[in-house]
Amino acid sequence: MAINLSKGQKIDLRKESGETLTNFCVGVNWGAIETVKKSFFGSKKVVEDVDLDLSCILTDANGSLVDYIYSPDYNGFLQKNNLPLGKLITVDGALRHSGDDRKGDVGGDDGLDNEVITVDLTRVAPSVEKIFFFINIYLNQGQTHDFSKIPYARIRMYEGTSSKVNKVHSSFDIATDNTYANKRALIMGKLYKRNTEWKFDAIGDPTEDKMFLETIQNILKNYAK
Ligand SMILES: [Ca+2]
Ligand SMILES: [Ca+2]
Repeated sequence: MAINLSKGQKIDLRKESGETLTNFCVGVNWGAIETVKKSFFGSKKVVEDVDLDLSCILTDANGSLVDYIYSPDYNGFLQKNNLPLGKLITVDGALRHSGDDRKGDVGGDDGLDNEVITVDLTRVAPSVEKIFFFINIYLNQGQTHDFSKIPYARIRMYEGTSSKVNKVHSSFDIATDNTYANKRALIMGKLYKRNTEWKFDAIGDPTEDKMFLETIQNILKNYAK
């Protein structure tokens, strides 16, 4: 049985078989906002795209940034401001992002995660002590939604690939928690090394951050030390 994580829960990465999870996916599954608008001419379905962005940063024993994954879609802005450009693979090759999804599921839950970071803990650079996963909502012009408007949003760790789920280890429901209303960023959790063993802490803290760069600063200042 998969573990249903609650905020702040710490778990080890042991599988039911007793082995330890080393190759797995961290994924986010979410749906577009679908509403039925009624008018004189009848009712019609209106779909509003939801663009969540899953990112991660890797920090060392001092809490300093070692590496990161965030979307290259913001490179124009990043370049203009002399900031490190987005990328989808860590330097050690241990973490890989499946790529940006800007819409969410339309027509109901497809059972697959819309953005996935695959993790191979055996390849993580030795200096890395913590890996933080976080989500930001990107709003297109005119959009105002937050986590509470999204029909479902779930984070999970599972064995498989971005297109095939073999076995779910643990999952964490975001959209049903009312503390996430009016929030556009979520520090979802961290993998951390305790002695030589990796564990996971489901932090689950929503923040006011408008952009992933703010969330990174927030993590480095308040969570990484
Ligand atoms: Ca996205
Ligand atoms: Ca999906």
